[in-house]
This record gives sequence, structure tokens and C-alpha cells, in this order.
Amino acid sequence: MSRPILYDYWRSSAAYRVRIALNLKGIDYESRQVDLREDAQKAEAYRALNPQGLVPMLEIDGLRLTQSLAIINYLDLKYANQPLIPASAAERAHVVAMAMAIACDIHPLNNLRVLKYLKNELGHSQDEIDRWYAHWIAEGLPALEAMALPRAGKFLFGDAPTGADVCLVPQLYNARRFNVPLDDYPTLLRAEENANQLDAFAAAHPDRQQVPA
Ligand SMILES: N[C@@H](CCC(=O)N[C@@H](CS)C(=O)NCC(=O)O)C(=O)O
Repeated sequence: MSRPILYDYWRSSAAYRVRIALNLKGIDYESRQVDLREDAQKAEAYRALNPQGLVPMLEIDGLRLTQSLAIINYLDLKYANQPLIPASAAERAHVVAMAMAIACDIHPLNNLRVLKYLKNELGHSQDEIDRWYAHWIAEGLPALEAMALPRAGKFLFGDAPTGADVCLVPQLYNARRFNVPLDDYPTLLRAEENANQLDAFAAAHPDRQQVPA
């Protein structure tokens, strides 16, 4: 297998998910930074590869994969070590629901292009945009805490990391950047703490990535 290439951005939480998943699977990869500050994701050459103009994108096994949850699902089906999504239908539905509560219902509302639209097209102030950002996190996390509570162990589901934790850790990183209070979410914080003790999570942290000059 040639070395997979991750079209990445150090601060992108969707790319952070894929970095964690690749690390958990023990897959060595090359990170290519797509500089979101410079709108490199919108460049024609990049859009020719990924029509959505978003990161992450993963070139692996002769494929070009987009959408972090689809990539995580691919990696999990293809590389059996360290399962990220449980096999049983009911457990699978539970873990995927927690991942989607973040990836579909919190993160998209706070994506860069949404924030830019609020600022540049609708004329909102930075203070209003920061409130918007924090609002959607504060709306989503209590539900996630309640979803996780009955079946959580060291992680959101049981005692091993799953795709739900892979989504959680980048989302809490974002929450902290915007000073969203997290004290009401002990289950989420426990999972985050246990996850960050693992090399796979620690090595994927934005502070450990190459930052474009
Ligand atoms: N649902 C997508 C979201 C990808 C996404 O929104 N990526 C962000 C960075 S976290 C991005 O590329 N933003 C660029 C923009 O908004 O222009 C996934 O999970 O991969």
C-alpha cells in the first residue's frame, strides 16, 4: 500500500477526527495542509479532487475519500484492528448516533463557511458570531451527555474508544476555544480525559500538527 495522504488542516476538527482514526488503526500517513485561512480548500485544483471544497480528504487504497464519518467507516471496515464502530446493530446505532449528534448537528452550524457568511453577507459582529458558535455547542452537549450516560464507561460507549470519542475530542477542543463551560458534562469530560491519555489522540491534537507558514 502506498502511504495514504490526508488533506488536512491543523485546526480542522473534521480532519482531527480522521487523524485520530488513522492513528488508532496504526496507519502511517502523510499530512498535506490545505490552508483554510487562505481559502485553499476553494482552489480549483483542490475542488477538482473534492468538489465539496472541504477538508478532510483521504487518498488511500487507490481511492479518494471525503466526509470524515464516511472515512472512519471505511477505515473500520477495511482495517479490523481497534474497532471503532461496534458490530451489533443496536450498539452500532447508538455509537453512530452520538458521532452524528456532533458531526451532523453541532459542527456544521459552526463551520468556517457558515461563520464567514454570518460576518460578510449578513453583517454580524464578531461578538454575535462568537455567541452563535457557543450557542450551538451549548445546545448540543447536554443531549450528548444524556445519550452517553447509560452506556458510558471510560469512553462514551464502554471502556474502549469508538467513533463517538473520535468526534467528541475535537468538538470539546472547539468548545474550549470559544470558552463554552463544560462542567455540566462529566461523562463527556471523563471520556475526553481517557482519550487524550492515548497516543493516538494526543498525536492528532492540533498543537502537534504542522501549521502552514
Ligand atoms: N461533514 C464534513 C465537514 C467537513 C468540514 O466542514 N470541514 C471544514 C473544516 S472543519 C472545512 O473544510 N471548512 C472550510 C470552509 O468552511 O470553507 C466532514 O465531516 O468531513
